[in-house]
Amino acid sequence: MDDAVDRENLGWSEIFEVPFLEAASRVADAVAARIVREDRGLYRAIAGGTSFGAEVTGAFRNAQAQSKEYPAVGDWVVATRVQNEAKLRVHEVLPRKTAFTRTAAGGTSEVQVVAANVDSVFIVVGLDGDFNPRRVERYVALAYESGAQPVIILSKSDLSDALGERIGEIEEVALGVPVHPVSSIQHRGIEALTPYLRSGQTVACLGSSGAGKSTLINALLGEETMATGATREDDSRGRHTTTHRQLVTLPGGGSLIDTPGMRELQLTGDEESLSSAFEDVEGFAEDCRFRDCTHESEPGCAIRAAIDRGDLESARYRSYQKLQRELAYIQRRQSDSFEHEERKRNKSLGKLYKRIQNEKKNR
Ligand SMILES: Nc1nc2c(ncn2[C@@H]2O[C@H](COP(=O)(O)OP(=O)(O)OP(=O)(O)O)[C@@H](O)[C@H]2O)c(=O)[nH]1
Ligand SMILES: [Mg+2]
Ligand SMILES: [Zn+2]
Repeated sequence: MDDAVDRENLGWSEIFEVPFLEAASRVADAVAARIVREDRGLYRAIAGGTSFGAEVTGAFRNAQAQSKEYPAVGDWVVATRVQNEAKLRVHEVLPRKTAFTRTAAGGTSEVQVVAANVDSVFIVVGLDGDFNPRRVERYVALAYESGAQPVIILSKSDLSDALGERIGEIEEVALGVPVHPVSSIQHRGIEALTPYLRSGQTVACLGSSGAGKSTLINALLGEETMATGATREDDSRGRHTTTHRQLVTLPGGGSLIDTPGMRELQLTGDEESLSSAFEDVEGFAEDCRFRDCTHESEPGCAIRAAIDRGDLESARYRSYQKLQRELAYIQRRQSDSFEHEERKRNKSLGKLYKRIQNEKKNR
């Protein structure tokens, strides 16, 4: 297989071409590589079909302050080979077409990139004690924020005797998002996921510890590549078996990113994505008599009317309010307007990418 075909299977697309050529004019003997593993600042990357250890250059380290500017799993980077060693030096990260980010734990506004350049996000939810529609709601909002397509995977379907009900509950909080029940252990429902994993496509698996992300990836790979671990008997919580992010490629060409279960999940400050995740709530709000209705006690409030009629679940409305407060708080912290500009730039690149994809499809 030639290098170009290899690269496309691994998710390379036209949108990286120009930024790469630009960078290559500054860096002698530059190669494009994709980051496939990250473990506390140590990387693995694939270039030309070969896997290398990788680290950022000293210049990179000196110039970059924020963690989200460092390479993340799924990133395409501009690298050079270290002579006589199976090692790469990473000079630059190419602009991301999508990025699933979260605000790092610990009260800072530091944004972490969990997975970059993903086409779809598998939100993995176990049909055991892990099942929680409110958490799914939050993941969906974050997925929209990333620019990737959210897909909900209800794992451990073999453990549920009310599958239809559970699917209904999820569909209510994730309007229009595809929901797929699977049993990775009994190998059921797995084939329905292959369309997301066509050659060149990248899927990131996210969800809480013990949800079954690694087991699902093994089922899709057809081999036990990822370590998996039993959940606690009493509350179905996992033991944080996966400790680093890693991208693996399927024989058919798609890529899958495994991630450690997340304890904390915060929005990173994008209003639009919250609106996409709560179209129903915002739809009702449009009918409030007052534009600036707080939905507390104003007359003619369509939100309260919808709740009274039973058209809007009050728990869903409360979680919308909670996410909005969080968003307002985060936006206040993000005084750094540069960050904002960069997000916008990444977004418009993402849109351009989608347009190219659509044009390709329609050809
Ligand atoms: N019954 C059943 N158990 C499953 C299924 N998928 C996963 N499990 C079990 O759930 C437990 C946790 O699975 P993992 O794949 O390790 O979970 P994870 O999401 O990768 O967890 P972390 O790596 O800790 O984030 C293991 O004991 C799996 O065997 C399934 O489809 N059915
Ligand atoms: Mg795991
Ligand atoms: Zn109102």
